[in-house]
Amino acid sequence: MQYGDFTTPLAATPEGEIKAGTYSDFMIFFFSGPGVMGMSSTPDVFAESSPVIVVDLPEGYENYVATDVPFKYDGTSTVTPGGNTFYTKKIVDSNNSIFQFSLSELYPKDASGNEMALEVFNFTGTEYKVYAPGIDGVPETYDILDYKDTPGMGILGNNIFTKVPWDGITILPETASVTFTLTWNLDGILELYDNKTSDVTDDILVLADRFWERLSFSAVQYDINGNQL
Ligand SMILES: [Ca+2]
Repeated sequence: MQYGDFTTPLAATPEGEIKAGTYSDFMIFFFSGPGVMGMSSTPDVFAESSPVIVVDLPEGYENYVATDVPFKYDGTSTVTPGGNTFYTKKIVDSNNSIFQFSLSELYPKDASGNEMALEVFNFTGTEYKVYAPGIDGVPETYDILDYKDTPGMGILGNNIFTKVPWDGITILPETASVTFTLTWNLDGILELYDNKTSDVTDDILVLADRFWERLSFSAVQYDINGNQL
């Protein structure tokens, strides 16, 4: 029912070396909407994002996204320092009910209508913990520095994040390479609700409940001959 670039494996090869030692945390920035992010540790480097999910809705949803908007997009647009403009919602093919959304458009919302804007996944320890704003006793925003004492780590602005269990890894002196794998189980990831009306245009398309528990992370190390250690 849905597809995106992340449905095919992506390989990234960082230039830096990983020093031998024990690593207990791995942090992933998960861009939920179009925009740009900078980090205090690398002030001249910005990460631009345009997370796009194309959804092929069932027959009958041709008017799910309104057509009376310029250039067939809705919502806000963002122009990045690089001069790129990203849109949050777009009609790809209204005749066949195919629409493009940003991830944030599909996030569940709290009782006040605020998105549960999970943007940082911290793989660490054994505890699942989701920091969700809009819930009694939970502050509206968090800064990573409130949670992790990671030298040089900081972000511009505040992000909501969750802790996802991970055993960590001890990189051995004889290790020649390490493969990190992030997996997101997309099976049934989108759910469609009728919003208690027969009108399909007010139906709610949303990521499945506890979608963050579908993320998993692993690290495997190899010696110079390619043997797993
Ligand atoms: Ca409805």
